Amino acid sequence: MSALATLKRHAPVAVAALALSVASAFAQDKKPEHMTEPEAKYQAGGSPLAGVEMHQDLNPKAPPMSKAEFDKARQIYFERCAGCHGVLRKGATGKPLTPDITLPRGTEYLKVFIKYGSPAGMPNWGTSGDLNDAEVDLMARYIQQTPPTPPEFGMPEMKATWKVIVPPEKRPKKKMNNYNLDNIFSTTLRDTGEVALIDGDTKKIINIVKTGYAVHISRTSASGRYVYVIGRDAKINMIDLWMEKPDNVAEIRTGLEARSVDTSKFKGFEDKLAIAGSYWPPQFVIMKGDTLEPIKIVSTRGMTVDTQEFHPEPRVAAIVASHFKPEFVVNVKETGKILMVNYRDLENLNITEVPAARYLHDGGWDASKRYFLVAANQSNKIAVVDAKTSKREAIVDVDKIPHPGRGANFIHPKCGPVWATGHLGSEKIALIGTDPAKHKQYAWKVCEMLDGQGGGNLFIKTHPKSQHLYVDTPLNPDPKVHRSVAVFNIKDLKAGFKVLPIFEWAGIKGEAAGRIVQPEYNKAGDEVWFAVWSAKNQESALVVVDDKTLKLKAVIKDPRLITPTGHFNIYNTQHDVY
Ligand code: DHE
Repeated sequence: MSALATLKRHAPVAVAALALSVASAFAQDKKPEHMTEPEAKYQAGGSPLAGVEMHQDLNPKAPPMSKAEFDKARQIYFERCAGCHGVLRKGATGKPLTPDITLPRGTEYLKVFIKYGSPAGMPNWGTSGDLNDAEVDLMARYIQQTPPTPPEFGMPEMKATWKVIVPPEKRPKKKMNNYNLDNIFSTTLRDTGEVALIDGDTKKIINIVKTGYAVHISRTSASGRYVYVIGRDAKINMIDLWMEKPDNVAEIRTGLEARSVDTSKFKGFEDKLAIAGSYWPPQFVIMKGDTLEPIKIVSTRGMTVDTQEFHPEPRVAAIVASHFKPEFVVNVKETGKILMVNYRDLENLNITEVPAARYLHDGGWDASKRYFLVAANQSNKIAVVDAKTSKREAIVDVDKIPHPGRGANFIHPKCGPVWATGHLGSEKIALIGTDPAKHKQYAWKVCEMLDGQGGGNLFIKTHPKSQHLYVDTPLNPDPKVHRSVAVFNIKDLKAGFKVLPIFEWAGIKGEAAGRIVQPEYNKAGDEVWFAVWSAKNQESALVVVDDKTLKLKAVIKDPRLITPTGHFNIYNTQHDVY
């Protein structure tokens, strides 16, 4: 029995202390300096790369592993670890785990680290029960092997997956249904790989449309006719809302793993182009807006914004379409750069590289739609880019791990127009001044910091016609907090927040996680929808709140509404209203 194993049997406290010292010894002096448990678990969401065959490179210095062991460990790595440590294990929001670092530590040392976690945010995979001792041992050996590389995904691979289900000339020439298209909601059904199109007026499901694996977001074309949905497996589905029963008209895979999609919105280019960013391979692709035919692929591999070191897998995070120029704003996570991609001439593509900060994640426009604000979440900063000049406007320090979704815009009594973000790592809600013309002294500064219910916030929302600001907390460990939302009166922020018991209102029977996710307004701005997100085998629901009275208005339940998370109102998404 090894010395460490003997110690573990006889002195658990000493082992815990050793685990801590191993963890801190193992920690590199690179970012991130600290990550909360919910953040670590959130980022450790499964990667579709788990199912991709990869070459096992035998390194004589690494502990031996059979092919079956290697494949099992690789699968666990992509399901649980790659989100933080990177596909190539070179480090992302988590530390690098390359053999030059792991081999000198050795198997026993790494086992302690994996089993007990670290104060820097590494989850305690063993003691939490997620991995058993044999799996911990397997993973300790796996991370000493040469990291396998998933395949690239260029034009031939994309073309091979590209399908035009209904060609543009066979599509309806006018709207063939009686739905109020502006008020349809596209709701992510995360674990079934589908979206539910729901009529916002009648609250009835119009269609359940098959999409990619663990579908992530929906975006609307400039005209409002098409919905583009992207799955974590980088599959894009294009839905035509003019059909009698809206359904898929085209699809493509643009990589092996992805999160973002958008379409051209500048005058003269409406509905002409679509763009998707990938996590793997690290790249974005511009496609024809009506068929998804891929036209131009651009790699994002390159140097980091601060230390100017090469990063082999800078993932593409949020993408938005500028209203000021024919440009897409492409946010690259690991390099911390914002790429202003001008699509006027795709042949001679012009990209302006705007320096921001690591690690860019999600963001949205200010109310004028001139400034795009994006969270550099592990730097605790919000970067601001000016879509008119295509230059960096500011970098604003906020609290721990900002996570705005697209943020929320309203008029603050003192600072004028502000954009708000909540935080994953704290209960703070930062209100940032966004009007350098008329409220210069408050522009790009935190005008006020509100206290919400707690950390674990993901999305925040208001509407130009509303006087409320809703803040969810689905990743807060306390069920009382993750099953409810906080709502502020923006005319009386000092009064603090009220708590709406959304889960209770849903009337769900039986065991259910019931995390409340993503406030989303209807077109009129007088009701707000929330997803009650439970596990695949539990009941979920959508709860609709009357925005004026803050009372329950409707509960939408259906056996087909499995794991609803994000939901996107067509009009508000089309016009970037938030
Ligand atoms: Fe998301 C947006 C990435 C986990 C629900 N998510 C985004 C965006 C990115 C991203 C880059 C911005 C897209 C854009 O605007 O173009 N999300 C990631 C991850 O990497 C992460 C942390 C882990 C993972 O493995 O995917 C992750 N996201 C989640 C979830 O667990 C959520 C809560 C539930 C789910 O459906 O998986 C979730 N993400 C969302 C939603 C949006 C989103 C609802 C859109 C917000 C908006 O208002 O636009």
